[in-house]
Amino acid sequence: MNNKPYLIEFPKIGESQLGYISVSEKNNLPFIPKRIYWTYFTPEDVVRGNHAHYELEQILVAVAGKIEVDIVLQNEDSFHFVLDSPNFGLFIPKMAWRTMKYSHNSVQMCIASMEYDENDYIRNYDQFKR
Ligand code: T46
Repeated sequence: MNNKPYLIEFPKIGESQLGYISVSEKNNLPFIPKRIYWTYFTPEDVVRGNHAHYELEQILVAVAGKIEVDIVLQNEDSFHFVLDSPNFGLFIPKMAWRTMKYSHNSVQMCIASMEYDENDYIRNYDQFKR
């Protein structure tokens, strides 16, 4: 399961009159997080990503707005996900080429399995395919 991207549904606690809370605990995550970062105010004509990771695994959550994520694996399987519910996360496995487009109001939270390491990035698509 963990070599393909997939959606994780997190608990959504609450009701419409009160609002909601979603919780991520270690027993509903595929790895123990080492880092969390978030991106926001991305202009709508910008495509982010365009890279893969040798070892990093991630979960992307659109805590606000909408994010469109395209993923290609080394065997050329491709996936398209639309994240627009704060109680869903997208698991991205290692060795997955990704691009992301954002609605201007979107806030993307990334839960990451490793600390930041520029040497873990593959930024050239031909190199990724090899
Ligand atoms: C990914 C997608 C979903 C840091 O200094 N520390 C960090 O932890 C991160 C994530 C980034 N940076 C610096 C490196 C660059 O100078 O922030 C700048 C922007 O990073 P990048 O161009 O890689 O941003 P994205 O949005 O294309 O990719 C990021 C993550 O880097 C990447 O792992 O999968 O979000």
